[in-house]
Amino acid sequence: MLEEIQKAVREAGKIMLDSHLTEGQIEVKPGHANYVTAYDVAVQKFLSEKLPAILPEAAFLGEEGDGSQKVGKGYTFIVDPIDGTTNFICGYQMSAVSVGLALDGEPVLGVVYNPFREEMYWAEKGKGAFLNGQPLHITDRGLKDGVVCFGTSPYNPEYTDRTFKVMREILPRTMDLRRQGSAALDISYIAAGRNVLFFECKLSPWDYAAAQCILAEAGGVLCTMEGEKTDFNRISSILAGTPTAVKEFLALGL
Ligand code: 2AM
Ligand code: CA
Repeated sequence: MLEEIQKAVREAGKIMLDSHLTEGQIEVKPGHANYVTAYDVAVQKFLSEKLPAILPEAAFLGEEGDGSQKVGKGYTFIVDPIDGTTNFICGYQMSAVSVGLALDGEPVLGVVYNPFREEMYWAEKGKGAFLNGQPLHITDRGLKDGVVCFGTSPYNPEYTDRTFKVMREILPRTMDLRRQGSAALDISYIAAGRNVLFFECKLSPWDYAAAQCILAEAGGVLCTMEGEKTDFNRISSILAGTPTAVKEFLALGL
């Protein structure tokens, strides 16, 4: 099953690589600076046809749907066709196709693919995490020994002050901060040992479902910024990192 999902995700990435965005193909969704392109829609359509053919009993929750699908008993695909849409529109080449699979509400498989860098991260519960076939194992570094990534919840300006307050407190405790624009890649980068921590004040399940499985299999942890267990049926803040960096962040009580 994993191989078939990877093949579908690779083909979805090809749709991104072959894209030629014109102004008429970018639409504004509700909220501040919230865009969807014809390619977000095309990739979701492609995956909403391919994935159920691989696992017919699975439900399908995608960012570009009506959002009504709950993550319940049994299998659910949780899909962000393009995570990092602003990067995609602006040519930053830092966007990913993200396909997660939940069983009874818990992540059991994840594939995150940045076609621009030809980097595919994947994991299956209990079988380890990989980047392009190389096994991923986190070294448990603390905040001072690594880079911290964050998202700005750009669609919701009410989170801006909190985001900058946390950044202000965290910056002097780290090697440096990065704002990369794709939560799925930020979390996968922790699994790859590139970041030690990621936080964002508001995320949806499709932003982190796949990367959560990859991170867990590499030895990292994911919870809310208050240290609570996350729930795919609830929009919340997300904190992800090495065990030590997460513990250090939570001890600051931000
Ligand atoms: P997107 O590109 O699929 O929209 C940017 O801050 C990162 O967080 C991206 O992964 C983006 O996903 C996601 N994101 C930003 N604001 C969000 C919000 N208010 N709700 C859900 N996801 C958000
Ligand atoms: Ca998206």
